Amino acid sequence: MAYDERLSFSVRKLQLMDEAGNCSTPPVKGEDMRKMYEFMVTARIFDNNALKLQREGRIGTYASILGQEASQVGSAYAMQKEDWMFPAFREGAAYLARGMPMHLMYAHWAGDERGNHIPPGLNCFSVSIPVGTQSLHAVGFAMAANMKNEKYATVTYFGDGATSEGDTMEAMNFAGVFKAPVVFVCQNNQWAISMPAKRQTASQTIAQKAIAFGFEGVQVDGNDIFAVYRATKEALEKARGGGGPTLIECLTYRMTDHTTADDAKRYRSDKELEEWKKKDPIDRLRKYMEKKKIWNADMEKKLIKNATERVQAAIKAFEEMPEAKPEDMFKYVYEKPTQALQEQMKS
Ligand SMILES: Cc1ncc(C[n+]2csc(CCOP(=O)(O)OP(=O)(O)O)c2C)c(N)n1
Ligand SMILES: [Mg+2]
Repeated sequence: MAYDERLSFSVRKLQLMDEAGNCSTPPVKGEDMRKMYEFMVTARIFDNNALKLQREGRIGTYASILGQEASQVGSAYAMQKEDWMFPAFREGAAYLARGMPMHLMYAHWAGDERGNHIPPGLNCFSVSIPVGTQSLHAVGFAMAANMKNEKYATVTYFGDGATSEGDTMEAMNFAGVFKAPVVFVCQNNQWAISMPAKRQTASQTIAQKAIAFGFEGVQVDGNDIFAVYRATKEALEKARGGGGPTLIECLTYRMTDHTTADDAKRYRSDKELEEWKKKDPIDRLRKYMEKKKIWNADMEKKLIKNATERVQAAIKAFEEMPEAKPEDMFKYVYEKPTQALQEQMKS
């Protein structure tokens, strides 16, 4: 039996900045780098306050971003304004980098439909709670770009757990066959609630799943914002240029509970968490910038003060919104509400 050499495949791995913040080939310069850092820090402050609001009963269940800031900001920052983002439910930092007002994000987590009304021009879809469905939307939207001869690409976010959903695999199959300009960003944060990535799939990487669908899969250090940015930028350029889809697996870690309704201590060790804390994506970029003398303690203090004030203003704006209308929750499921929905609304 002979092997066909054309049928041997490989997965590219990408890390540009090590855990100590050393990097010889940063893909962005001063101003962009500072902005990326600011988005990550602001996202963390937003996140921390969301957890507090939930504990005080001022919002509902919340899914934290903690630890995944580089995967999200690095990829969202690589997008152009005309590209479209299709998030799952943990993409607060990606939303922020796309310009989403924070008070609307808090409104979403308070169960207020107005939080899903994305301001026109931001080119973002709303949060997708059903695991995996957003990738189908992203591929359809990307196929439309080809049909209409428009030059945007789409980015869809999902987790390691979502790769076990048929929807995600179907989306990738369509994307490959139709050469859709879409970038699949899988944040492999090692856990799907209490299910570890090792039990999610027997594949050595998630990136390699792309090969079966006829396109490239790249595995990046998801806590290295430079690597995430470069991989996404290249994938988007390829997509817009007619080269079809890419799957980017960002290796990262969910540094807290799945949501505020979960207790991760029941199924994973403190030791594992401590190991990942050493890889914190925000610390890593700060160390790099400090070494290059483009960041210092004074700038850090000012940024934290400013971001905290903006988050507090967003909380105020969210809490001062006129009372939400409960019937809103029925309005946006279908273009025309079904009879069953109409009956539920009446009762
Ligand atoms: C279709 C569907 N099945 C189950 C759930 C319940 N659920 C919510 S999040 C989640 C795990 C998702 O894991 P992953 O895709 O890795 O994303 P992460 O939460 O780690 O960001 C599950 C099973 C759901 N929301 N939708
Ligand atoms: Mg996960």
